Amino acid sequence: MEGEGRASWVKYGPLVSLFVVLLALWFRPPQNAELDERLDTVLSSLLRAEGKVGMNSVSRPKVAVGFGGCVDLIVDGVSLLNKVGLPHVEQPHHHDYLENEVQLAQSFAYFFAPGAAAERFMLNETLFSELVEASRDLPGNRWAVGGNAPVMAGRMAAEGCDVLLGGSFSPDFTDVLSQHITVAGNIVEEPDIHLILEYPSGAKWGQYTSRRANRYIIHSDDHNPYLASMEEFAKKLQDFKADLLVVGGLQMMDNFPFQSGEQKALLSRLADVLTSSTPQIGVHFEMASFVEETIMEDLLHYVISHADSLGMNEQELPNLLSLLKGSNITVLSDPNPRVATVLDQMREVYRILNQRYKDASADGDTRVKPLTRLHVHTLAFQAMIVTHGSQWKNTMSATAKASLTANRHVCGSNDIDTTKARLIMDDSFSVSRQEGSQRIPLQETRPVSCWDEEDYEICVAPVLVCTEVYQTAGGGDNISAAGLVLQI
Ligand SMILES: *[C@@H]1O[C@H](CO)[C@@H](O)[C@H](O)[C@H]1NC(C)=O
Ligand SMILES: *[C@@H]1O[C@H](CO)[C@@H](O)[C@H](O)[C@H]1NC(C)=O
Ligand SMILES: CC(=O)N[C@H]1CO[C@H](CO)[C@@H](O)[C@@H]1O
Repeated sequence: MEGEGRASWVKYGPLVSLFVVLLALWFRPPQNAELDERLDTVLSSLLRAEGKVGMNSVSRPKVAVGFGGCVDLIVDGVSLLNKVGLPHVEQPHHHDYLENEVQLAQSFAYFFAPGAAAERFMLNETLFSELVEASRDLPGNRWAVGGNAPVMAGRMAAEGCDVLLGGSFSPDFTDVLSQHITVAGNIVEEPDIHLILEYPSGAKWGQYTSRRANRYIIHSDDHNPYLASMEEFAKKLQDFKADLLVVGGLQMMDNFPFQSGEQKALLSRLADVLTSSTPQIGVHFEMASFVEETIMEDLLHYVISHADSLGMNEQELPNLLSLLKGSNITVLSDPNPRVATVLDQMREVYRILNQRYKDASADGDTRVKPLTRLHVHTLAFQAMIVTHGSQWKNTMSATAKASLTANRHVCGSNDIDTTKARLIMDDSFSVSRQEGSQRIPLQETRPVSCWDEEDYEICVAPVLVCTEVYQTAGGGDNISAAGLVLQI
């Protein structure tokens, strides 16, 4: 009997499981099934758009990327702050740089609650090393190669480019880099460490709850602010014959206690490097979190005006725009802006910078370049403006690739799982906040919307926002680099 019973169970087992699965599917709320199907369609359509253009496998594009790099120590931010017993604060407050525990607590609270990305210089070395020591044995911590330049270099090497990386690293740092990366710089024994305080959406610290997953970065660099690798990089750049020059990591200079005139001299030298290559190569500048007004002015003059392309996030866009319009620097903006708002800001940045180019040309200044590409990465979507007839190719596929890379990076996996993703962009978006502007529906089968305006094309792609966050830091660098790769 028993034997028979088992036999019949074995026989019907698969049928029973099939029935259970069908039952489960049947009972699943239909809305969810529809949503899943919608996400799957968006994913397959984005993958198709990304795959439309292949990399040239015969001759790998050559990209030179500067400057600096560090070792990232990635920890759960709230666990770290609780461990060191950081005082809770009543009032969040913005500080340009940090000197003590109270300032750190106020500054962290300021960005943590809205879930805005931020990065601050820690002037107090004692406090910084205390935080690093506390992080070393914090459960779940991770070490990684960090810094904008090495992350962008890594992504470009992984996507099929040969890379010249400007940075001063320790020998074991250089060992873990891809074989397609050549380092130009000095050897240092003690690399700079960046503390990455990650937090998920809904995390609680004192009376504050984070509205979205993000990170707060604390650094106290000795090497990076001086762009120590610049001369070596400039020398090797001559023979490297780069197709593209990428500059990032300059925020390490923000609020650093330089001697008077030192910062300007460094940026002025950088301007020479950017403009002296013959023939002139395309320059991309990746913005970051800046708060010091003087360095922003210098960036505008020495770097941004020599760049053909800019990459930035939703915080850095209003920050740059306020500088261009001569108003106070915007330190904190909506971390979930609408498409129309971002596009209007992008049009304005594009218009103002190109007007500056025209004015400079009229004055006979041949070093200033027009802006021909602007890429803004946000949590919900990717947006690009590319000038018609410029050197940048494949804007639609590049926007799709940037969007896919956002999910891949934050979820920490190359294969995208739609059960760990959601769309937070609306079903349709307005192309501008101006009254009577056109609305564009989000079509699952053609998720990247591109259209022409004036002398440029705009493309917008929704992001399949990762819901099981592995890491947010370095996201912008991976996304920007991935977008650029298809446009060289
Ligand atoms: C630097 O941090 C240490 C440790 O938290 C603190 O004791 C010291 O007062 C701080 N220094 C300044 C100038 O705030
Ligand atoms: C701009 O900053 C200055 C100096 O910090 C301040 O006095 C002024 O009120 C600010 N203006 C605006 C519009 O926020
Ligand atoms: C998802 C992803 O590819 N993230 C990458 C971002 O770039 C760094 C450095 O190249 C990689 O280590 C990450 O894996």
